[in-house]
Amino acid sequence: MRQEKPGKVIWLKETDSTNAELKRLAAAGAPEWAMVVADRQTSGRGRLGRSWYSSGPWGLWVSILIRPHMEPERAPFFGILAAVAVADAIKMATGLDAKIKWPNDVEVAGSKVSGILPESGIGPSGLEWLVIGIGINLNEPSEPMPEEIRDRAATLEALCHRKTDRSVLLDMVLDGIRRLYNLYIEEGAENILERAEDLSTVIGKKLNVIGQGEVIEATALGMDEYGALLVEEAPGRTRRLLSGEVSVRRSENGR
Ligand code: BTX
Repeated sequence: MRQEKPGKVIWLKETDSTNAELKRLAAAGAPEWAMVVADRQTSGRGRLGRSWYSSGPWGLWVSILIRPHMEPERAPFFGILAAVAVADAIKMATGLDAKIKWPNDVEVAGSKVSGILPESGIGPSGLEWLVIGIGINLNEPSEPMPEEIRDRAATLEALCHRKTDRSVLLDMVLDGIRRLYNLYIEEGAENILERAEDLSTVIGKKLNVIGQGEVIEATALGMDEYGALLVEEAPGRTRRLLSGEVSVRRSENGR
């Protein structure tokens, strides 16, 4: 069903993880477009059990609840949809050339400025809720970022030399997600995938695909409506990647 009304935003000073908080509310019946924003997360989560550094209000740490009526297998597509909305919002707010690295990192000039973590709840009727967690590094934190992420992570402020207001960016991201979600309901995934492919740092590139204990070389061909990355491992031999890590091979990105 087409959604028009804005949801309720819960602003917290501190929480373990806005995703964890909103998942609890989702399971208790919170309505679509409920949102949790926190000034700081004590256990911000990334994908595959990783953590997300979010020590203060210098960034936007938000989770958004949607309840799409569809197969659970389509949940990862919403990470891609959110990444398009985040890249567009960053461009609009700062003029920076934000790109998407599959599955749903948003990068500017090769540095990660945002990460997205979709998490779903499945019940007897299929997908019951989907929490889209979004972290965007807006302004420079008062303490430097931890050593282990410093060379790959960046804030928008470091890149555009201007501060970005959290509420302004939240409104832009939310508008984008609602617009793309309505587009998806009305017309399907095609236009959104096309946009995601245009913004992608990996499509058409030779990649290292890091799987279970092995690294495979493959060329990224596109994405599908389940959020999978389609890669060609050898001429005529394609494969769908549903999760995991890819990196552009050195010879391709000139580094
Ligand atoms: P990811 O697994 O792709 O990214 C996590 C990895 O990125 C870490 O292992 C680290 O190397 C690096 N990293 C950690 N913190 C940052 C940062 N602030 N900026 C850039 N790189 C970083 C991406 O996972 C998904 C992240 C979602 C975060 C949001 S915040 C609101 C919501 N709540 C929550 O707990 N998670 C989401």
